[in-house]
Amino acid sequence: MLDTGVDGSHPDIAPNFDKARSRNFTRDLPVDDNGVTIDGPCEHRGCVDPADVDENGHGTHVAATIAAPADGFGISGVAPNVSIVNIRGGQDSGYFFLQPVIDAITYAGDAGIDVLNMSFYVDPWLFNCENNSADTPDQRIQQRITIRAVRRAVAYAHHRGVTQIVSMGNNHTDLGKPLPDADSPNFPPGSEREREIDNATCFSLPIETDHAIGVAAVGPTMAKADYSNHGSERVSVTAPGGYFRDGKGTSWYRTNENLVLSAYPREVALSEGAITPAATSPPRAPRWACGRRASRTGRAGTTSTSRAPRWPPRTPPASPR
Ligand SMILES: [Ca+2]
Ligand SMILES: [Ca+2]
Ligand SMILES: [Ca+2]
Repeated sequence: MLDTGVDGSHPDIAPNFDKARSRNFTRDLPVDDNGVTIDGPCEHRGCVDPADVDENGHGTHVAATIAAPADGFGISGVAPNVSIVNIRGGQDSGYFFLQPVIDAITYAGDAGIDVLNMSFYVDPWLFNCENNSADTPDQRIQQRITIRAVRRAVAYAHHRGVTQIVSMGNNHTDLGKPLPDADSPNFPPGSEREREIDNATCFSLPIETDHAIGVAAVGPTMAKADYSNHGSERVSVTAPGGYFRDGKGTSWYRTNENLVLSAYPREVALSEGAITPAATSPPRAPRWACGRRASRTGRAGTTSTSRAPRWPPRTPPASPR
């Protein structure tokens, strides 16, 4: 799992969790240079989270969707007998910055990881352009570096035998004919502006690399989830991704049954008020029920999450682990 971390203590993760090989390549960033909250107060010494925590929720959700054990408890993943290695490159806030992502992909190759799941895009550019006249010289350099670095890391892992599964993204766009990019740069927050992009020289990463197996999201009716990116340029397979608005005109339109429900870190659910300390199961679908966020932001879902969204600062965990 190259994601926001994995809660290795979760009972539907723990039996399959490989703590020895897990690593965290991120450091919590409490605020940006403008004082705007990013990850919020650091929960752990040195602002480095242990490699068995997930203070966002997305990584744990995806990990259990893939590999929760078929043990009569909770859920079963689609591959319940594999082991889960957390190679974290995503912040608590859901940003995936270039350096930790490169470190994690490279580590996957070095550590002999069989399958790498990447359900995000590298921030701050939804599309990295080689030389877009809409960008400043520094921004062009930053994007060219991103393209080169991600391609190189992905190729390195590929040549070491890592199968790389990558979400198509959640912008309802054809990756072979992309719409104008209105989401970049998304860091620091508020920097976004709309710019024209072209398919020949602009790339969403890591999906638009040579070795990515691209996954688009479908709902229970097998209709494409409205948020999912698409197009034969990049799609290899489709898979359930949660599609809250599937089944329009039926009684299950906009119901939780359309979502993908999975494991969720207890501390995150507590901090959001989704559960109370005495509760053992959430009374409502948590934030990372796949497809749920799509109803508000247009981008979420296990197989199609371009980026875990950012959240207001959370209170620290109720009790330290
Ligand atoms: Ca943290
Ligand atoms: Ca289970
Ligand atoms: Ca393309």
